[in-house]
Amino acid sequence: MLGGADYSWQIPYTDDHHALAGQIMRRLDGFPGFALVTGVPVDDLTPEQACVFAPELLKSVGDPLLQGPEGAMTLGWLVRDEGSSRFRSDGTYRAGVYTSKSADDLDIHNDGAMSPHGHEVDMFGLLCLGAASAGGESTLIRTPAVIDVLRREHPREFERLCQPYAFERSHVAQSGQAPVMWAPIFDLGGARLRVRCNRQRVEMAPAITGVPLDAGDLAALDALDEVLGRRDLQSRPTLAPGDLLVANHPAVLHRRRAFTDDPAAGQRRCLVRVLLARREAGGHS
Ligand SMILES: O=C(O)CCC(=O)C(=O)O
Ligand SMILES: [Fe+2]
Repeated sequence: MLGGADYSWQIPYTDDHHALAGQIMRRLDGFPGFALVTGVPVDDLTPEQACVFAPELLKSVGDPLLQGPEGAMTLGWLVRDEGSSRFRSDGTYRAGVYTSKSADDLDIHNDGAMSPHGHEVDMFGLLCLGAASAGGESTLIRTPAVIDVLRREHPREFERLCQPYAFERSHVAQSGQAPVMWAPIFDLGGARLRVRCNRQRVEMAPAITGVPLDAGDLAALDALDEVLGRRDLQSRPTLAPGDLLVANHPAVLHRRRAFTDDPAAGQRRCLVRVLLARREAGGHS
């Protein structure tokens, strides 16, 4: 459990990135599955410079993966309100939108759920350059704890969650790649646990597949949501400038609350997101 007073996941920044990577990996591969590096020197960096600095820093942890639209892909992706919205005015989801470019509440998910651009994401980093004037709190939940509760309290629903669902993925598909993929939310069958959590994309898929979600599919998603909503399983840091959150992708799910900027007061929430693939043998370099 992650008590509010447990700060063992915090690591002060050092410019020895190799040593930092070792400390980060101990927390990512052990408890609690994530680390918060504090005091990263971001004050003198423009967002564009930070998009180069963050993957450079994190390449000692893993191999940074390209993100973004074809033709403008980048290793550091700016997460900030650029005027997008997840929703249409009638409350339905808008297709083709990068939710990371909105100020909306982002439901609990993991970033590699839809295998963006064909990548398998093993870890991710979020470097905070600016905080909102209100909101923007993060929620982190450890997947093993979620699986334990589901197995105990919702075994039938858990079994369904281990069977494939369709995920809409057109915003992370390159030309020639499928706009929808089928995969379990919890895949316990391989050498490594694979987790794909993104209810929005599951709810958007039937418009493409023509296969509606049935009562059993929805009951399993509702059971998952109920467990993900349990406060005692959550840790809720609010990222401040200079904070770098790094998390083990299958082991930790995350959410970001809606936020408001106040540009006149110089308060604009801005993060750099880096997705990482694990380097197999040979450790960190
Ligand atoms: O804004 C944040 O704190 C996280 C954003 C996020 O989860 C994402 O872009 O995938
Ligand atoms: Fe995310």
